[in-house]
Amino acid sequence: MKKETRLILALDVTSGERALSLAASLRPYFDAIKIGYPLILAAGLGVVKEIASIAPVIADLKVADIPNTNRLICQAAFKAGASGVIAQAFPGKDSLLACAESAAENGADLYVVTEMSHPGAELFMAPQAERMARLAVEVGAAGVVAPATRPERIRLIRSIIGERTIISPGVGAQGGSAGAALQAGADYIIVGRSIYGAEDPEGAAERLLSSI
Ligand code: OMP
Repeated sequence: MKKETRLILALDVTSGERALSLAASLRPYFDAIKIGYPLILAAGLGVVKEIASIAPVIADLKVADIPNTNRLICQAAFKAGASGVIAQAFPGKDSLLACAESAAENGADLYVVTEMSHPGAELFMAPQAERMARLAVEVGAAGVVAPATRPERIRLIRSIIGERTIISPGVGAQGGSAGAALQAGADYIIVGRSIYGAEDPEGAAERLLSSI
């Protein structure tokens, strides 16, 4: 994805038709579109290719299985047209490596979750976030996912991963600030409900863009 607006749209709607219409009208405001289980399960895997004809697609499948299953999931996502995939680090190095290899074979990007943005992540993920970030570096991931709800954690994760890309969810509906996340070291902001759920999604995107 080309770094222009520094915004990634999380398109968690459950109608393929609505997803395509939002993707087309919001395209100018976003560098990529992230789609995951809510849309893919509702509309089918074919929606990846349809959205990919509008913008680069990151398949947010939070891949978290044994290496062979991870490889199969990633291959399916890339074959469907995704140019990036999101995986969990906690299943370990071999599992993550399978995702990294699949991404490399397909000229695609792997993003590794470090610490999630919701309050519950403090229980298991936050205490391990630094190790997960180091693992992302070890397997050669393109980047990591780090929480806009805790900008100080973005700063810490940035100090571990160097130049790799940080994509950061949690602004708007989850209470985080896009400006604070970018200032802390995020490369891209991931935003969903506060855009696609707004009465005027284009207006909301325009306002977010001018705020950063
Ligand atoms: P909104 O809260 O509606 O802006 O959407 C945020 C998007 O980012 C959703 O698609 C979440 O599944 C995703 N997300 C998080 O909210 N927190 C995380 O820690 C990680 C992700 C993600 O991997 O994208």
